[in-house]
Amino acid sequence: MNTLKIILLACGGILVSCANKGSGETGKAGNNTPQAVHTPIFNADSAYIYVQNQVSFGPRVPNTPAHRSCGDYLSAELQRLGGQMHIQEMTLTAYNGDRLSARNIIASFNPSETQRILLFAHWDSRPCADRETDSSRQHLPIDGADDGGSGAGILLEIARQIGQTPPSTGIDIILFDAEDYGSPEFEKTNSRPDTWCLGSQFWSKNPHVPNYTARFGILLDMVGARNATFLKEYTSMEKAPQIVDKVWNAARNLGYGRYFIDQKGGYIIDDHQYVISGRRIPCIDIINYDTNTPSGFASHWHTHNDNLGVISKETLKAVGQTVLEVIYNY
Ligand code: AHN
Ligand code: ZN
Repeated sequence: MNTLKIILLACGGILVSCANKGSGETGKAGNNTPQAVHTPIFNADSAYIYVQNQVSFGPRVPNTPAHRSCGDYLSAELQRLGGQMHIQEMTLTAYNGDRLSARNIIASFNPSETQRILLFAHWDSRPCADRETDSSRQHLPIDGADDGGSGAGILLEIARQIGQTPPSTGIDIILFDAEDYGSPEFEKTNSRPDTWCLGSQFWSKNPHVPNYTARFGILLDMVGARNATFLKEYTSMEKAPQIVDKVWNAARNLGYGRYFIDQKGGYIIDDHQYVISGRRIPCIDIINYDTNTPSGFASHWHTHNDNLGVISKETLKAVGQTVLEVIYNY
């Protein structure tokens, strides 16, 4: 066989594969071939503005005007983007007995579809900076640009894309409240795991739709910092290993393997635990680990350095595009 023939055969193969792809993906008007929906492009500038807008209200601590105004903003924006809204108002009891007025903000897209994917994050920010070294500043609330702002910001941009280009499955976005009101480290007596994730604990017992379920869920927590590294969180691996694989493979294929590391991470108390145990939905937590710090989280975690200065559009893009890829190819 001569070289020319090999080249011609190779070209033929390429032409055939292109033709097949074309006819399979673009059904002509009038036939019933389902249209394959291409994954939209996640806009990191838009996601960044969503983070910035949340931070601009001030710390989103339950029972404060900033928290109320930011909650109003998030629900109005999700509604504007085409979500069917369910606002779940709750009075929750904090670690110290305080009563917290809180809201879970829920946006459903394509609500009549029975096959659903759940995306969630918390939108409140921590009332104290208990990892701050300067003890005089430990009692002040934090901006929570990364811890709170980033997950909600990415989900708002995902909502904007879903509104423009509906995927084939239904999507529910839940912004949980009062995740970060857990007992502070300076209150030695009240350290209990169930003082965290108060909004998701409430929703898991009282879902917005009776018997609510979804194929799977993805939690975004601390997903905006420069050079973030996402390890495979312990409960996610125990309860939803196939979803971990799907997400980490999508990230690697998109070129985001330096953020989504193929390595096991520790066990983290977070909103996904309650969604898994209460609603039996397999869920994963995409969360930034830093194996070089004593806490296991980034150095800005629960300090006043968790402000807009740590947020990177590149990280927002890596997470947002990866999640879009998973939901549009499910
Ligand atoms: C603890 O491990 C105590 N908390 C992790 C959950 C969390 C706090 N996420 C954001 N802030
Ligand atoms: Zn936190």
